[in-house]
Amino acid sequence: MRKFDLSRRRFLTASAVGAASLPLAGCFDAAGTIGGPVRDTLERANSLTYRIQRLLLGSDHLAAEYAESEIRQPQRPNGTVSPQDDDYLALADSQFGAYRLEVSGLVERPLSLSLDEIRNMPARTQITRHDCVEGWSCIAKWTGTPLGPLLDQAGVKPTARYVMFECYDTMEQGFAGPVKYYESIDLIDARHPQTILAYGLNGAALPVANGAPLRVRVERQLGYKMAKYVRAIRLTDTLAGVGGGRGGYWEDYGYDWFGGI
Ligand SMILES: Nc1nc2c(c(=O)[nH]1)N[C@H]1C(S)=C(S)[C@@H](COP(=O)(O)O)O[C@H]1N2
Ligand SMILES: [Mo]
Repeated sequence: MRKFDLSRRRFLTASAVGAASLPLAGCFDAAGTIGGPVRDTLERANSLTYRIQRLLLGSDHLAAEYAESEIRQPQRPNGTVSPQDDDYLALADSQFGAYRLEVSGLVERPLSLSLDEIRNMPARTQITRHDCVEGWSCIAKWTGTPLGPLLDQAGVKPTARYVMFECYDTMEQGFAGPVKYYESIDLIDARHPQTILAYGLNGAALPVANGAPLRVRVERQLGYKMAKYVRAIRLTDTLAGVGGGRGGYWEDYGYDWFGGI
């Protein structure tokens, strides 16, 4: 349904690859370099990055973690920073007391978890660097529950391949109604020890601007992979059938599905 503008797709992909190869430190703005290689080459390079990361680094390779002293600024909010969706606003009004994370799809036992239940699950805190495709990065301390054990609680069926994250925030009005942010990762990244559902940031509750009450951290990939305002998790065997079928809101506009860094 969605219209594709080829030059925009090229631009987005080119800047994704450009940002991934920049040496990023601290939090800064960089003018992205646009143009250059054609999309085919970029897509080949992306799938090569994916295969090389999986092959050379193994599925458990950890992203770098940092010291408290390396946190130099608040996590810079990006993308949606204040969802205006009615269901979200109602939850925010109650300090997310009525929030439930739905886990469904290809699982043995669908789950509906309150924030308290999630906070009582095993917790992990990690200080990591967030790299946005736009060319800035931030080091911040994230606290949350590892996604792998939570998926085990639901019992992932053998046919499942992807973990889809459905979010509250509306990005645009589409022909069939509001288009909400969504993202997906494979089960290797879902079970990676640093992949968490975060409810804490820099020692405090996760602020609305950064995705309250719950956002994903997928530390070996770019910022757009880390869905904020997560409403539901759905296990699937395909990326088709959701949005434009490319596995994420920005992927539907041309970003690479694998945003490895
Ligand atoms: N639901 C939702 N998740 C999102 C976005 C968004 O607009 N909506 N933006 C993405 C992008 S591009 C980035 S860089 C990070 C920003 O996270 P931050 O606001 O905590 O810095 O969230 C990602 N996840
Ligand atoms: Mo981003």
